[in-house]
Amino acid sequence: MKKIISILLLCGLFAGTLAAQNTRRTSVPLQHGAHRLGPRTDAYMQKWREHGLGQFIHWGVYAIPGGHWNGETYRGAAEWIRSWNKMPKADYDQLYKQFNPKNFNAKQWARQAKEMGAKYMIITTKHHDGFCLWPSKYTDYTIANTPYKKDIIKELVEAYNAEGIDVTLYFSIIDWNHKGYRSAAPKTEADKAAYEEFKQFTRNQLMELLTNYPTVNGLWFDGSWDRAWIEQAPWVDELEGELRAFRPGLIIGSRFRADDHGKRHYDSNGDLIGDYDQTWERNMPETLKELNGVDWDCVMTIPENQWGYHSDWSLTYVKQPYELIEMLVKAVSLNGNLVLNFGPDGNGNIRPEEAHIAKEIGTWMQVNSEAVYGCKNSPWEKQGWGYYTQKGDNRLYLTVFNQPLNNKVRVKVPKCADDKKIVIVEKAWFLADKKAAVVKNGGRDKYGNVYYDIDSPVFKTGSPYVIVLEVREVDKDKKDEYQQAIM
Ligand code: H76
Repeated sequence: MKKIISILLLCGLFAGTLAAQNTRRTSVPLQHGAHRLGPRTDAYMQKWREHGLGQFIHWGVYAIPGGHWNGETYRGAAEWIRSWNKMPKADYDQLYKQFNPKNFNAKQWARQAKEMGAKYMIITTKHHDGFCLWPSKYTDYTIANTPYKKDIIKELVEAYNAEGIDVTLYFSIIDWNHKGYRSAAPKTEADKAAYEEFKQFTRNQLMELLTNYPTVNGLWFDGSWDRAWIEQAPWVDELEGELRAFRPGLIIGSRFRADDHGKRHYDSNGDLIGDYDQTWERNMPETLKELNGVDWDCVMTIPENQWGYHSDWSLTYVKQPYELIEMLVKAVSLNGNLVLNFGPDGNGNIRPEEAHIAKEIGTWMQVNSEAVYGCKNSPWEKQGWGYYTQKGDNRLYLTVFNQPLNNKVRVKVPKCADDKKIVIVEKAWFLADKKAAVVKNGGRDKYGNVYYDIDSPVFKTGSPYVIVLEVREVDKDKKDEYQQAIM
């Protein structure tokens, strides 16, 4: 038995993720843990996996104060201003009466997202304050009762879908506006009854959203960390089943429900709950190993920690387009999607800083998106110049972020499982101008690994560029036939 296990582990190069997941299972009996081991294989999830880049939008009545109240500045995340002692909650709860975004143009937002290269968009239907951007019939605290009146979610879903962009709905479990909402687990009978009402309300709103917007194929849950919610795990599991039955292919991350023992994201056996790991908020994994084979997205702010509109970005570090492009390529190189957040203002304008970033990313994507869409992790050993992404078995993209001082991009060739075979570079070119790249035999490093050096002048100062390699596994003794192009 032991021998079999160690053979299995040795062959683990490709089966690595499965083996790791299986060996991690400690078989705690669970009724509400992961309902599936390993990634989904259906077409919806396959499409999601190929998106690479998404757009997040945080929009609500918090965009009106934009991080300020009564001449004072709130330094926390603007969408949380209601929780600030200096802002009276009663004042906040009246803001919707002024919500009238006269410059809002869903088509313009969608066009901008498309030009940036986003393949899916996540919109806050309701954030923690409970304000609904759609005319929910289960509460009065909605867009229908603002001067604007029109259904913003409908406008956005239609406009984005028309640009070929999938829409996922963000939904906060926390709802500061609902009288039955509780954060702590309800103890008294009265609290329990109130919370039951809140549960029904939550269920009704979710079914309403899926009914109203039939093209929506994803739900992005947030604010699900309350003890009250965690304790409802069996009920939430049932609700998840109802939502999935209602909308075939629906994609729900790990942030919706807990397991039987209150464990979130990963159940008591270490298995992922839901379709993808939703723990990467303003944070990214460093290696494939720590991901254990799961799908994931990274939701990222442009400032440090502002999701909703905050008028004063001078209080925070603001990421550069270059950094965001690096995060995007890095995410794809680790089999994830990067979802970049935008916080439009109270009039429906996308702020100039965000528009600028969208444009810069879009300009880069226009030339280089081939290295992003439909790409995944490459087993080639990461080098200091940047990231490998890969399409199929034979095509590698090298996105160079750190230009080597000698203008040579070094690639180390992985060893083949079959030692009569060798990996060769058949073709190499620069993605930007399609010009062939010169690949030189570098020799062997001190561990005996073969490497090549690719002559690589900088294309455009400050802009990451892509080298494409077509590689192939060939018999060692036929290597020369294939490698005429290599000096
Ligand atoms: C905390 C928190 C919330 N989760 C992020 C995705 C934002 O919505 C933020 O307000």
